Amino acid sequence: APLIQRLDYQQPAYWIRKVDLTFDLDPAKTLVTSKLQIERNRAVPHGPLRLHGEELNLLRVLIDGSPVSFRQEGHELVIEGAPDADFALEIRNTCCPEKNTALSGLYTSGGSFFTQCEAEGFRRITYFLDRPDVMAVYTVTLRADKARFPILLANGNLTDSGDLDNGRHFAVWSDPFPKPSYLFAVVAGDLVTREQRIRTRAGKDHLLQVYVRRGDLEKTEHAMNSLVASIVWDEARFGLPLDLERFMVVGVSDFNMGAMENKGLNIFNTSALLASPATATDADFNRIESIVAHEYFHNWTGNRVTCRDWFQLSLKEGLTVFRDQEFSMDMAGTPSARAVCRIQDVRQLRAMQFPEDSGAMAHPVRPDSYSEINNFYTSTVYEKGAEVVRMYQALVGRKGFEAGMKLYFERHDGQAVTCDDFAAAIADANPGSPLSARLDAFKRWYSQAGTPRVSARGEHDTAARTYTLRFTQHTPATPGQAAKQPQLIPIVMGLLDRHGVALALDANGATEQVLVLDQAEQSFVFENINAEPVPSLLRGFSAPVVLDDGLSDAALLVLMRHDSDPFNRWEAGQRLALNRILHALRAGQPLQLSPAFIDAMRGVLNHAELDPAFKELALTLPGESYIAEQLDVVDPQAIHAAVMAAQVQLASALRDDWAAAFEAHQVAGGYTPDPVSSGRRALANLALSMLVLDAQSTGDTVWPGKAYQRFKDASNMTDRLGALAALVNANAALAAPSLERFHALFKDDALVIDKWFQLQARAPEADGRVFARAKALLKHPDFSLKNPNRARSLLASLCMFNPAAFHRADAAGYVFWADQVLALDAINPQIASRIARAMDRWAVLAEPYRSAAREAVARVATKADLSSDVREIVERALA
Ligand code: HT7
Ligand code: ZN
Repeated sequence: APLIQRLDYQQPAYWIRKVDLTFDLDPAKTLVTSKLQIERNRAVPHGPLRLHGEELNLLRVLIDGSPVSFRQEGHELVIEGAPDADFALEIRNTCCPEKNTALSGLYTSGGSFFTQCEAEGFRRITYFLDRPDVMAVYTVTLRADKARFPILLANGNLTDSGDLDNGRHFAVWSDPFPKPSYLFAVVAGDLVTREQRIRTRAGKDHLLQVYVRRGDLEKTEHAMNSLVASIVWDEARFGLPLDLERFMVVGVSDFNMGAMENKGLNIFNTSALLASPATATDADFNRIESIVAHEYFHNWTGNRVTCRDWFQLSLKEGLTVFRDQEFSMDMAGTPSARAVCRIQDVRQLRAMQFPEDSGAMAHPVRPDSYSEINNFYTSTVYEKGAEVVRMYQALVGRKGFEAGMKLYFERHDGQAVTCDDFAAAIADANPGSPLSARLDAFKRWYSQAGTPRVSARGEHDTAARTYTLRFTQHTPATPGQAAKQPQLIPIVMGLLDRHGVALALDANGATEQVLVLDQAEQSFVFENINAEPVPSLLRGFSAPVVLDDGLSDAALLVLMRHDSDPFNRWEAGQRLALNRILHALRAGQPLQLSPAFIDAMRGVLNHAELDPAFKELALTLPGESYIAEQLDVVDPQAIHAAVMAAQVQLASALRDDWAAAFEAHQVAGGYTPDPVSSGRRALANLALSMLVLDAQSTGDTVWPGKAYQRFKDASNMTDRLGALAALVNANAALAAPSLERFHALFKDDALVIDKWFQLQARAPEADGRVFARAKALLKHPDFSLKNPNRARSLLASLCMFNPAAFHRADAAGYVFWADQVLALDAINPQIASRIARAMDRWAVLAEPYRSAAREAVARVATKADLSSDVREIVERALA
């Protein structure tokens, strides 16, 4: 596939202003009739009309009612003789939804029809200028068998419906908002709906609907509540109202991602929509709230103002992730619960985006080239993009950011724009801010890949009573980008004395400041500092960088105990653990936790005031992939051994404290997924897993027995899965009967069975047992490569989230990976290429893993008919 370059962008030769689509829906052969009002774009030289089309069967092409000559060139339909004046183009084609296993375009799932058009799926429905800068008004007529497909939905408002001959019926939908084709959607099937009305501030009434399969309706209450909360929040925080009379959300079990923000007709993976206390964990409830909010927020950031081209994807995705993160924090409420959200977001960024930024697929937030756009729905575009938006807010303040957003919508509502347009709006609304002064340096966040390394060293001058902080910044080379320029980096910071008391940083007595770095080297001097302070830098993780502050363990202990910034309190604990683990790995010695570290952890666990949710995060050791990030040469087995050793020591040293914490954090009463009770459940589950792990070493049977009892008696999935995980992760004798029982209990609930596969594939490896089990699960009657959730629950869990089970000295993990990627590629290239990314970082592996991993990647690359999705991933890996 050709490489598409950002700088090659050109406006289209034609605009499509109006679209009138008719679907005669049939799973085997759907007939699509498309009538387009087209206008030549006089801003560019006259050329042929080139429409995209894939996997279609073309029946006829008419211009202004008369047949016209055309040719098909690859995936394009080329019409040379299009009129200079406005004209009507009519196209008829068929497609085959039931054979569409790629789940892009129009497909069937569970006997119903669904569409997925982002990024380039509309061209698999009909021929079109399938690019986001072509915005049109759509009218859609759906015709289908009434008994099999009683519900017929498309974007916008229902304007007509009725019965037809032969048991068929029809519905006509009109969407008044011009939109790009990627926001088009159709759903047809036998679905049921939960409805709610909502009145917005302007006094307008709106209908909210959640459509799901029969039997799932009672699992939609949380999604509906989340949708209502999102609507209220967007109006309150950004003044952005719901602009549609009717807002629909639909669940589907076969879906490539979490959800899709089609205008007025969001389509959701059931995993991101359905929840009941018995089947979904606290984490699921949180994820649903944030994805429902994310898709709803796209209605303004993405739909009302969209992307000019796909290189600008972070314009909508980074901004919308930022908005959903802010929403989740506001919903969480207390400062401590907000900090828990922030820590979870940063942990995710470090686990996924940092490795991406230092691997074969490293790319800027605004990529410069791609061959398959589906490969660029990445954590760099999404999560790092959200951090970039967060930095705007850090640099101009919350009010300044809101003013910038207001200006952005005033300027660009109804347009398809670029990241430059967004930057200009925020800067123009905040003249005199450090952002406006150095917008050039800030915008390097969009153009430079790689995670900047910031180093900070402090020097106290006793005589002058000054404290000088010297910073350097440097961004490592990434593929195609050897040299980097300094970026604008906001460092939120404070200073503490040795006893943990916050020091005044200026004459006004402020104890927190934002330092703005924009040079390779820079110093800041603080006056009236009597003694060597402990710096607390990068509070709240104010920039997505790796910070080396050179702090001693003693200084980290001060921060961990006293910092007013909860993020940095957590960070200090993580750093202490990381230092121990890295020291052991570098020295090739067995890991030994220090008494000081264990005491500090005991202090956290038994702390009278800290929230349980915070304690759980602080007592969880850094993840194996984050540890790997700190090393030049990665031995996944050694990392796993060190983390397991640390866990066993922490389990044993705090045995009595864990037991007390487990008992003290039981949640009485009915289940609610609120931050307080979910925090208590999280800490109780961590304590239980530590106690069962410890029991494995001591031979004790009491705690495994208690875990089994809890697993059997649990009244909610968080407790049940927590107890099951404690047994499985410790490889307790009761793990096997528990897994069997869990499967029998939930065999009819696909989302729960996904958890069953995932838990087994992610279990800590010991003696190859986990890998062997995962391989055997491929043959389980419930396993299928065709369902993305199921494929991910086994393949991604093993290959991407279980390094010690995957990276084996005998290379069996890599053979498994190559076989599964190739098998999946023939079914669903998007999912195959996601799994293919497990090998992004093969080059940093220690031998013998490195050579074997490379060989496996090369084997996949030699396959002749690979999809463009997988080909791009393996070729970048080998480059
Ligand atoms: N904007 C949506 C992206 C998406 C997607 C992209 C490629 C292939 C399938 C997809 N499904 C959804 C989701 C979002 O960010 O909200
Ligand atoms: Zn999104």
